[in-house]
Amino acid sequence: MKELLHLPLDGSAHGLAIDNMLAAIHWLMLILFLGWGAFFIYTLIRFRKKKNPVANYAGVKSHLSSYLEIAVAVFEAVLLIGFAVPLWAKRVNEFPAEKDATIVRVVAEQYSWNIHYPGADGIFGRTSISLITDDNPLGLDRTDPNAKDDIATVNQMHVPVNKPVIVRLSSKDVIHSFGVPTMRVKQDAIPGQVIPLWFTPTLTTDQLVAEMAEQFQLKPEGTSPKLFEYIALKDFIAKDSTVVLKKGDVFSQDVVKSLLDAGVTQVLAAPNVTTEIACAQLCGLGHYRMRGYLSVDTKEAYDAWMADQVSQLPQDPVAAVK
Ligand SMILES: [Cu+2]
Repeated sequence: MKELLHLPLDGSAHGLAIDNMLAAIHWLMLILFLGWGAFFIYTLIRFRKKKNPVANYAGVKSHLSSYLEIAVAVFEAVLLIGFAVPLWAKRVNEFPAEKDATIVRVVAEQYSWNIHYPGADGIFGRTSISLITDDNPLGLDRTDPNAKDDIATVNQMHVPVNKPVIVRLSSKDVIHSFGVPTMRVKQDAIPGQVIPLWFTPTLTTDQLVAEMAEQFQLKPEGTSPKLFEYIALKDFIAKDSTVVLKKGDVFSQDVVKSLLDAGVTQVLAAPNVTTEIACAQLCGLGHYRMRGYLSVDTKEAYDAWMADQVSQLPQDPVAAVK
């Protein structure tokens, strides 16, 4: 059933439980659909006008249909009370300990994701609406001692693998929705509220990309159009050492032609949406371009990224505000 549903790759610890739930619901719906459909066709034939010119005033005497209804209701109750509610309760009540988790503030706005890390001290600095500018979309007060080491990025969220992530989600303007299908999380961002969500990534973005990679044959008469929605997984360098395509770039007809000229007939490519943060609420005209990028890194790569961010922190926090 899971293959039939074409679920995205699962890179989170709780993803399997959600996928199993989805499969169970779809099995029930399939059985109900076939059962009720067959029953409907049976009644059309069995009670056709030609065979039943006069209505039967006694009606059905058997209780079979009642028992079936009860069985379906019991099954649905088991799915709901036995599986769905506990699964949901675990997502909203059983948060991991904050000391063992990567804690990130995410503030949605039309049309981007502002990402806020507390920095080395683990405390989020003060933010204020009055400080919000184009350069400071979070309204972070760099004069606050707790804010000095805070990291702020736009649309770029990095987390280490195999460690719980707690996202404190809010919105500056309208309702958005933080959705990362490969991490099996989706949560509305509501203005005026901070809603926490959590997940534990078990695969890095690179591992997910490798899982989704496909081999493409390059042909002069026409390469599969699917390739042009995919990104390269390595650099392609021509004999005269010009770079034809860099890792992470998208393929185009011209690139394919250059690759063929260079004697390349096969390429490995992968979709570019592996761990995209998609806004899952139609939040305005620019909704389509509200795309963030979650990168699940190895511990070393995450630490390196964080160190790079720290090195870019303003040296004089007071000047940075002015
Ligand atoms: Cu949005």
